[in-house]
Amino acid sequence: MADSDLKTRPKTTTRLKTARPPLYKVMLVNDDFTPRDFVVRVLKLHFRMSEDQAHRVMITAHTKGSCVVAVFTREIAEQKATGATDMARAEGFPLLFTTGPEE
Ligand code: TYC
Repeated sequence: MADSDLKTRPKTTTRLKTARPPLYKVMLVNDDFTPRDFVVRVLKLHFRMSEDQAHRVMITAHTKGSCVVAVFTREIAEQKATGATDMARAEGFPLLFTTGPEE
């Protein structure tokens, strides 16, 4: 390599990229039977929400039909949705949490 090349060639750097796992959302689906205070209780217990946050998410699902609750990796999203839905089934309520890829 000529001496002049050392002064003029661009420096090359190597940057290692860590791929991020795809994200999945957990959705809360409205129904006509599950009591509002039960929905709030499930959100607080399974998604670590405050009373205020849980109430707002519940009302959003109630008025719009569904609401994004939180976003996780796929495995965690599925665990959370199953755990929260199971809590409702144990009480005989049709409350449903679903998961799907984040756009
Ligand atoms: N719509 C229910 C009621 O009026 C309350 C409710 C809210 C249920 C949100 C589900 O995802 C839900 N008792």
